[in-house]
Amino acid sequence: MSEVVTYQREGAVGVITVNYPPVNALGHAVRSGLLAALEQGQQDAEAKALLLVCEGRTFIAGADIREFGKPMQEPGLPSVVETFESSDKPIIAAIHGTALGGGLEMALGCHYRVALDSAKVGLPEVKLGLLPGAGGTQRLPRLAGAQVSLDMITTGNFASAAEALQNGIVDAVESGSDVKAVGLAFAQKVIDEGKPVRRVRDLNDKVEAEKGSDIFDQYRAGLQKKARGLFSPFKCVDAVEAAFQLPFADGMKRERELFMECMESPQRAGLVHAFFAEREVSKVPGLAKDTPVRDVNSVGIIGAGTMGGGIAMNFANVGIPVRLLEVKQEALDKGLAIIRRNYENTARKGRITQAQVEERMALIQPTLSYDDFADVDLVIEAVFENMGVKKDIFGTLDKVCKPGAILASNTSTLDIDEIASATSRPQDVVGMHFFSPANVMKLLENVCGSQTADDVKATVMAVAKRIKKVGVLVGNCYGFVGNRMLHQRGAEATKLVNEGASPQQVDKVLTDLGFPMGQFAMSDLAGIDVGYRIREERRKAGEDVPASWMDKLAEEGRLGQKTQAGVYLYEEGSRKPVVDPKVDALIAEFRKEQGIEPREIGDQEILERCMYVMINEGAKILEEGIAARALDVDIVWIYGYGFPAYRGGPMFWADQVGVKEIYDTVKRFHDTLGGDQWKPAALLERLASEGKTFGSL
Ligand code: 3H9
Repeated sequence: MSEVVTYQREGAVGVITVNYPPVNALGHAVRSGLLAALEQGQQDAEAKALLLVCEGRTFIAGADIREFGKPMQEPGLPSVVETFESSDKPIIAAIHGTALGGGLEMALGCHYRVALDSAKVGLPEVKLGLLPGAGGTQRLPRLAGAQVSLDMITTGNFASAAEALQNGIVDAVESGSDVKAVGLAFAQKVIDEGKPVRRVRDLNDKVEAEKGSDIFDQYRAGLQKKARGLFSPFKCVDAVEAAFQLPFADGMKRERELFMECMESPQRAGLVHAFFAEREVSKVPGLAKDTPVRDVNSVGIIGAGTMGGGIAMNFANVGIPVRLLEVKQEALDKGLAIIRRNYENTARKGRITQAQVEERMALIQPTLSYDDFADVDLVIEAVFENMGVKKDIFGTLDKVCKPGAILASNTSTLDIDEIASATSRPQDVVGMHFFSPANVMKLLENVCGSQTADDVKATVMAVAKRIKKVGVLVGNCYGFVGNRMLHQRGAEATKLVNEGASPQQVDKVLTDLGFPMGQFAMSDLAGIDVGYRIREERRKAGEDVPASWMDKLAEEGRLGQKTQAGVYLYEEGSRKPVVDPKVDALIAEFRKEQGIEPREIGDQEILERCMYVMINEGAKILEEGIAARALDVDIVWIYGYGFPAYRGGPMFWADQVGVKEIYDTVKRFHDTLGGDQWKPAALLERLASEGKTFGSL
């Protein structure tokens, strides 16, 4: 008997229990165990009905994603589901936690479903570049109809138990926490009432009623925008449509073909990599799992601007009180008004209640005095990028904050060690780099100084999780991981424009690759003055930072979206970039001043120069240990800069392109274009010569 699936009879009910932590995924042992347990149940003359239930925190959460890309071992999941559905004894699935993907498909293969009221169900395969491949696309429509099935399958969003009941996905919802007791009671009712075996595959009313509906074409049209560049959402629609066009058995065949197309797509590989990478980043190499964490029950934030306000909202959203400091009452009032407006907008969309708006606002206490920071557990400084100002602030924090308080800077580029040197407690100083808009973007780049204590590192990673961010722990250097790579891409993109490309051509190459916006649209969003100020600081520090047409924009007051003009123009209230001939003229003027004869530049060159310069920098970041693993770099880019998750992040993408190909091109650019940024990273060179990948490190 399988250890992960057991069979036991309780009264007249044969109980099949899955116990495969952490999430009862349908690995090979579970699939074969399910068949063996079913067989026992069939042979058990005393069992009048069978119950499928899971131990631990959840019902089956899907196929075992770790098996993807490896040779499939029989029995396959579709045949396990089919065998359950074919049973002549009624089978009841009792659901707690999350019944997801193959897990929900198993439940749909049972004849009745009962769920705890806290349970959720979903078919999230699309988030992994797949579609439900064990009958989900054929059975769900037979219970819930076209609209609900398309919504669930193309978005991967979960339905609550109440919604599942309303949509016919489950037959009953019960309160309480003892899922087995709930399942046994339901099974006994089935026996007592002599309820028949009810196979979803035979329920044809809903698919007949909506045959020939134009909802599928409408859906495809909608996805053109919502799922730009993605492969599997469209295949999901095809598969669901098949349920309305073909008899069940043929629909299953069609689902299989479409599933295999998705399984073999590079997007599936990228999304599965991103899924595991997101979970791996929290396991920091060299930081023991049992490292203690400091209590964080109150937070002080310095700066009520866009960044500080957004950061404050993250803490208020999870019930952590915040003291928000500004030097002037006016700035404080303005900052709080913006926070309130953001919350009111969310309430208007129905995502939070008006009472929650008030609760959250009440958690954010404004102050003009550092004395109010005397007892906070964590301080996050979010003022503009100026080392002198930051050092003054940290000097003050050192005086007012209690011993053991964590002192964090939201700097996006500056040296954490230098900031820490303004205090007598560098072990408590750390970077917590949020991404704009800070209440929306999921990344939190936590930056360790050379003296940051281990428990501070562990605490900021735990804080990330608490405020629902993905925390990545990185080392200290100019720009850390994300902005250091972005800086190289920005400089190269600017040079491409110097040489003859237009900003919109560069941006299009990047959006075609799957970025939500190009380099220059992003500069407009962040503010042209941000980069300008950083370049000016570096020039003052004696660095050789070449003149740029971007400087001219800043000097003309074209600061981006906030002034409705930057690289692009923006109409009042719109974020849509519009090409401005004045900028073309400004660029032409700049080229003339610099004596540059513009040339035609192909998209491939733009792609290689913008992306490979980042990969080369990423390799340097890895060899210096600034990022511990390639997957850390990938997650920084996916969650901080909108790198398309279906390409798995920049380092994963580099492996797909080919490390050797990238190395050869980087070397060629170094020989022809010159510049340190093109000096091949030693790691890139080594991997290329050994035929290895970043993923192999
Ligand atoms: C599918 O079903 C295809 C079928 O249609 C067709 C087949 C023919 N497999 O997220 P957590 C691990 S596709 C293997 O931190 P939470 C995860 O890596 C699948 N491992 O916990 C982590 O490991 P570790 C459709 C899995 O409580 C640990 O479990 N299903 C799987 O925040 C805990 O995970 C999905 O896409 C898996 N399926 O969230 C569901 N799932 O501890 C994907 C999780 O070593 N999973 N692990 O880092 C989830 O959405 C969340 O994990 C879940 C729990 C909501 C279940």
